[in-house]
Amino acid sequence: MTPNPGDAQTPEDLKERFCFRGLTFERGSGGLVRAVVSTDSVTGELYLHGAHVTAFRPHGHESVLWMSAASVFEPGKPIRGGVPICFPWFGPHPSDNTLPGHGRARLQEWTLASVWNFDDGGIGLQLQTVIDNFELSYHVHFGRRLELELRVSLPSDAASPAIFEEALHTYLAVSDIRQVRVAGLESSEFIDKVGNAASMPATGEPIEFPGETDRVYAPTSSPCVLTDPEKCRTITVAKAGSQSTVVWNPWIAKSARMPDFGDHEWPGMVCIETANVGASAVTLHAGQSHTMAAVISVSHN
Ligand code: TA6
Repeated sequence: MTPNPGDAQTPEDLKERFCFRGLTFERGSGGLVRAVVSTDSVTGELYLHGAHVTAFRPHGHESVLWMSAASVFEPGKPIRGGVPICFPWFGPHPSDNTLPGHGRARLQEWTLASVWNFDDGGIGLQLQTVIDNFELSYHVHFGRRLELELRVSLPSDAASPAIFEEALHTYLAVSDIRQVRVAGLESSEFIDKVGNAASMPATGEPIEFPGETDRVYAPTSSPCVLTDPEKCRTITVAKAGSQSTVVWNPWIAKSARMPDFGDHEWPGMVCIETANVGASAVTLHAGQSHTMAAVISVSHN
């Protein structure tokens, strides 16, 4: 049964509608409603606010996603960490600076439409929302891997084509950004947003982090492999339907300027974002859909 967007999504209502072993609903930080997954194979969390995954930990591993201790949890404001959904634009709005950075998808409550069990002991959630003239459906599979799939559709009665940018802005937990490397983008050129957004040639090397890093790699459909020697683990971010990958660490000065990012938290995270931004933005004609997927997995070294 697909609930009407106007249906109340209280923990009590959701428990009644979606009764699955290993899944419950509660009011989390800021009183926002979240789904909590806890099975033999995985634990995870997702807030209906922004359809925001805030935790993913497969059995036998430490938390894979990073969350800021300074994050706010308020309607109309983004959660800092986990996997924010950036849509229908990335970064500042191109022409109206009164509009929220990274679009509206992460600022509004999504509707939980369906839930299902997986053989791997995981749980799948499907959420939906409407933004402008776009219909969005987001599948989240908490299992041995975290599988995310964002499907964007333009209704068949749309009067004209529509263009959007999108990103699954994944924050990964690391031991120390100064010790990790990211492989997979060696042959991709990138825009260096720390510089003056200059277009840079491929480096031929894995990415290391000696300072603030904010790069948009495109075009690239490559998976990224994060190696963390101190945590003795490797995190892989594979993807489909995505031609951009954004890699970001704010370092000292930028994190100090963000009130929802602790001043001393920057060494513990890196963003590897599955995206279609800039020249990779997506155009849909009436009746068309586009799907972007990210699969995040972790292994011991
Ligand atoms: O994805 C990197 C980035 O575009 C950075 O430039 C930085 O602004 C980051 O996103 C976080 O943006 P936010 O609006 O969540 O503070």
